Amino acid sequence: MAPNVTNAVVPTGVLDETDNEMEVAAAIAVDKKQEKHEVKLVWRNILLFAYLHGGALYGLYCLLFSASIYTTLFSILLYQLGGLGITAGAHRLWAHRSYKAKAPLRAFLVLCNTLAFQDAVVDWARDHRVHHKYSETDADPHNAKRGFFFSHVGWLLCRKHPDIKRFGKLIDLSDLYADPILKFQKDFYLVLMPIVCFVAPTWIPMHFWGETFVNAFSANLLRYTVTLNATWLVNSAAHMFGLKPYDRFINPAENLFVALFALGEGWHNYHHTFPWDYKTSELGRYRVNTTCAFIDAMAKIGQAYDLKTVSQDVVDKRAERTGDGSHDHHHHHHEGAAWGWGDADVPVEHKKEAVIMYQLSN
Ligand code: ST9
Ligand code: ZN
Ligand code: ZN
Repeated sequence: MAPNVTNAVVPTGVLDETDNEMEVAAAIAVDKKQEKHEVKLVWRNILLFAYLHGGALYGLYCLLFSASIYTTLFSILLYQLGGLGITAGAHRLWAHRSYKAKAPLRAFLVLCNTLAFQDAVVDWARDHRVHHKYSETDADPHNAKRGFFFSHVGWLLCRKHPDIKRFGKLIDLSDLYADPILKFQKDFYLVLMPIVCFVAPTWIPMHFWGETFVNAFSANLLRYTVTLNATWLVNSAAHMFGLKPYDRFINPAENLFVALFALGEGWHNYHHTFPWDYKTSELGRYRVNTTCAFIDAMAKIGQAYDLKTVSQDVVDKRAERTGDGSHDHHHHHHEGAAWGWGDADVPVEHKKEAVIMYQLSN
């Protein structure tokens, strides 16, 4: 008997295509009265992130006023590579298993992932699976109901809520622990990460085009900080601002601004509705989604395979049933409106014209 059940934590989202509403309905009741959660700040993290953001501002100053143009270009390249290590690697490949990758691609992605320093993939993916399954509850590591700051970075500045650990244990992670490349990354993380994320990115500009230490080091701090904030925006902004064409009952939304910075990870209403789709959006590479273009290219050369997606019919029906009405049925059948740049208010008949123009020009 549990007379004190006040705040039951139940699965509030789906994790893969085998999850269904029945399971969500099977509530797991927890007596929350026994542990009143108190926020315990982690001062080490607060100081490190403060230093990092200060260093990043100085890096911006260096890039603008004293660094070589090659250092700027190199920083942009590393931002893209580290970003792919998160989006194509930790997120779409490992956390969601939305496609499969051959060993060379997995090795490349784990290297890129280490460059992004967001902790070992196994730990990242564990938190992320809990985030999907228990979205916006205390068991969600970056519960967006606790506000913009908490879901953006605050969650990394304090101890985890006990529900995260308790409910995280219910999630199957055996596939992650069975992957030898991920085990290697986890086992040697404290050696690999400093070399890949800090030493090499500082040394390369100094060695190859004579950059100063201070410029190279600070530019790299900026590169790392921008990648972090782009990632965090998916948890904060994309859980708050934007349309909900697929499921109006959840917080994650379609956010172009976030998609631009996060290599295509801003289409978050779609992603939380169909998390197993490797595109993490309906339109894939045709609408601000560098990561999808990358996975498609890898599939072309045989490095990525078994790409999972969702049929147009299922998407349309779901949008009809639970969407907020903003789903554009005329949009996705052609690539003319591919980039979606502000053509939302173009009348349908003009869009048809755009399709014809597009076909002619190809
Ligand atoms: C960073 C991560 O920034 C960012 C991730 C964002 C995710 C975004 C997702 C959005 C979608 C994808 C978009 C990508 C876009 C990319 C764009 C790129 C251009 N289940 O954690 P601990 C247990 S990292 C089950 O220490 P504390 C477990 O037993 C930045 N169990 O908890 C564990 O032990 P072990 C750099 C769990 O002490 C034990 O608890 N890194 C779970 O409360 C202790 O775990 C940092 O700054 C679970 N989910 O500390 C470090 N979790 O691990 C930040 C825990 O041995 N982190 N357990 O099994 C920390 O310092 C600490 O984790 C803490 C909490 C202070 C935050
Ligand atoms: Zn999310
Ligand atoms: Zn996800």
